[in-house]
Order: sequence, then C-alpha cells, then structure tokens
Amino acid sequence: MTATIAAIDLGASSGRVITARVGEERLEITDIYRFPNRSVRLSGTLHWDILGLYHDVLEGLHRIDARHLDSVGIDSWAVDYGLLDREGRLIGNPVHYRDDRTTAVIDRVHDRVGSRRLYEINGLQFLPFNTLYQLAAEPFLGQAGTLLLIPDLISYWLTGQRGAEQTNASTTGLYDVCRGTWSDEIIDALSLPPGIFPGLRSPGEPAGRILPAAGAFPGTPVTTVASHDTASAIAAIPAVDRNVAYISCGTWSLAGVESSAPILTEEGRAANFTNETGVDGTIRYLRNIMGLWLLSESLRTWGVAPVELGSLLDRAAEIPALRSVIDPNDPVFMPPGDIPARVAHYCAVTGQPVPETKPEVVRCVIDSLALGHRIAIEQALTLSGQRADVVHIVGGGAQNALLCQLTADAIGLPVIAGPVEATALGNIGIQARSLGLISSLTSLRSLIAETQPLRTYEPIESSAGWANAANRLRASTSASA
Ligand code: LFR
Repeated sequence: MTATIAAIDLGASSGRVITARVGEERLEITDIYRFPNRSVRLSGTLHWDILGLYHDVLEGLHRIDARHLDSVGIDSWAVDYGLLDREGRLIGNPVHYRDDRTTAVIDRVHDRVGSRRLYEINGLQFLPFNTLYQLAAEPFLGQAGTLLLIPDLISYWLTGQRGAEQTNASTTGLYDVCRGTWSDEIIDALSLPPGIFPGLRSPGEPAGRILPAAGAFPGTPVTTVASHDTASAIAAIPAVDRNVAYISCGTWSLAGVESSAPILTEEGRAANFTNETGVDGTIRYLRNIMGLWLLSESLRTWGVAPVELGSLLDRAAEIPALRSVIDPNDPVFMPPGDIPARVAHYCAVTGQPVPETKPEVVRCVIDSLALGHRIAIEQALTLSGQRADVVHIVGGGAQNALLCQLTADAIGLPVIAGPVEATALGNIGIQARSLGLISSLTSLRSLIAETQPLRTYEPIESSAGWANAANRLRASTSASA
C-alpha cells in the first residue's frame, strides 16, 4: 500500500507545501509551493503576516495535482500564538518572537516563579520570547477565550477543531515536561486564565477534517504531527545504530542530543540547555544558536538575492579561518536590521580585525556558527553523559558546504549532512506512521537514511585552532557584555 501525504511546513523565513508518496521502502517528496514568510512592523510592534501565510497554505493545497490526499499535517516555528475570542474569532495579529515586548516583563515573571523552579517544571532554556513572557506582555488576554500556537491556529482554520499539540506546547514554558501536561502551578502563579489552554494532543492523533470553506481537498483528514518544526526535523534525522549528536540548522541552529528523559540539572540550567518534548516522549536536549538568520538578514541588508549566496560562500571559503569571531547569541543580533554593521561593531569592541567586505562578513558569521556548534555539542555531550561518533546536520544548513565542513573541523567528528527538508519529512513520517505505513520512529529514520540524499564531511583541519578560538570566543563574550 502507498499513500499520498501533504506537509505544510512554515519556517520563520519561508514556508512550503510538500507532498510525498510513501510506501514500504519508498518515500519520494515533491515540492509543490514555496513562499516567503515576512515580518511586518506595525505601530511599533513586529508581527507575522498570519493571513498572508494562511492564504499561501491554501494556495499550496490548490496546487497539489492529486485527486485524493490521505492526510495533511502542519508544523511551524515554536512559541508564537494567536488568541481567539469566545466566538472563535482571531483577536489582534500574532506578534513575532523577535519583537522586544517581553524585555519589560521578564523580571516580573521571575518574581512570581523563580528561574530555578521554572526549570524544574518546564525544563526550558531561557529565551526572552518564550510564550510565558509574551503572555505577560499581552494586552488582549482579558478578551481571549482560546490560545492557539501557530500550527494549531492554521489547523483550526482548516478544520474548525481546536487543540494544543504537545511538542510545541513544550516550548511555551507553561508545560510540565515530566508529567506531559500543562503546568497548573506556572499558569496559576502567572495569573493566566487556565481556560484558554486547549486540551493537548500528541503527534499521530487525528486533528479533524478539512472544511469545504478551505476550497481544496474537503473532508481530508488532518493529522497532528510533531508541530514544532524542530521536533519534526529531529524525528527525521537519518540516525540508525550509532551514537549521534545533531544540529537542526535553519533560521536557528538547534544543537544537542536526544534523551529518553528530561535532564533537569543545575549545570544544564546554567548552560541554558532545553528539554523540549519530541515524538514518543523523547526529549530534545539542546541549545539554540542564532543560526542562518545572521546570513539571511545580512543578505537582506545588502540587497543581495539568496541565489547569490553560493558565490559569496565560495569567496568566503578562500579567506583564512577564524580571523574574527562573534558570539552568535549576543542579543544584539536578535532584532531584524543591519547585521553586518553589528558584526563589525562587535569585532571592533572586542579588539578583533573588523570584517569589511561581504565575503569577510560571511566568513566571520560561518566561522562563528561552526564554533557555536562546537561549544553547544561539547556541552550537550558533557551534560547528558552521552557519546557521539557522528554529528547530523539537517535542514537548510545541510546545503551550506562551507558551514558543514567547518562544523566537522570545529567539532573534530564527521558530519552527515541532510536531509535538507528534514522538517517536512518528519511531518510526513508521523502521518505515514498513523496511516500504518511505518511502524516506529526507528523505522522512519532508517527509511530516511535509505531514501534521501546525504553527504558526509570528514574533519580536515585539526581542531586545535578551533579549541583556541572557542576560548577566545568565551573571553570576547565577557568583553562585549
Ligand atoms: C526553529 C524554532 C526553534 C525555536 C525558534 C523560535 O525554527 O522553532 O526551535 O526556538 O524557532 O520559535
């Protein structure tokens, strides 16, 4: 038996609708429609263009050239949400996690529940945009009947059914990672209206059927997938029978290991490691690194089209490694804007050569990301007590040969790059499993390893230079603080 499955995958920079034919030992994907995801600043607040995105989702479904779909699944970036009023209408427009509205409320949240207690319950790394901080700055809470995370919102518009998908709920800060439930303790302490949080559903559960109003594939089942894009991407790492670490590399780099249970140590909290829920109760023990955002935002600043990145990377590859490095996670790099100018300023104040040409900026960013990957993977292995023989890079970053090679050099381990569309493949894989076509997470990963193009990068340069650079970066982090 084979099935036709569609994945709607909304990333922070672009979205896509992909279909797949899945059967025993068969997994072929077809790109149907890609569209940009742009932020919109309005009255001083940075928003998502959520209706534009919904329009593109419908456009993507319209373009599928099939008579019948067996199932559709939706994933997106985490953390952000839409509020519905008691009649189910959207209140306001979802705010972008890069908006700075939480700066003023973080201390207030921590006064109510200390960071240690938060970590004991939610196991989440501190990111200023975690949903619990956004809700503390939310003006429309009083009118809200329901909070829906972005994929749940799109799913609601397609089907009329509401729910809160578990892997994404685990990124809100309001989720008890050991119990697998919303945390009443945190919700009470922050005086949030408990009724706005819908019942949880896990990857694989039915999520309703497409309404006729959507205008395409009415009646098609929507299946709950691992709706946090990172959870879907990690479900699709082509890892079988080896000790592995991974980097899901797109707008963000998410670098870490898989664990069978939360790791809630004080060392892990201090290193800002997160315990996000994955498929089948697995835990993604990882840290966020600012990722390809630094490159895409630099290209936007320069007015350089993404297709020209290849030639810039070729020129960057000629420049000697590690002339200057930035801490990619410095908060200065978070908001949209002139990243190259911020990189130059960072290098100047930390006493490093200032990158002047475009290839020099690109080289500095790629070196810094590779170094960030090294530091995070080293920490993940130490903190989890795991070993790794290989590092998987999945997502858009797997296409960036320079970044993959430098990551292998920096870590001193082989890097297996691919699949590029890991998130969509994870989304499709969970649907295929609930259709009975794949038996387990392990067989999904084997199927991906057997059917998708992968490339291995062996470390070339000795990792000694990278070890020194890692120390330099730690020193420059304190200097720039
Ligand atoms: C990656 C990702 C990360 C999350 C960040 C913000 O696309 O989902 O996992 O920390 O975006 O939502």
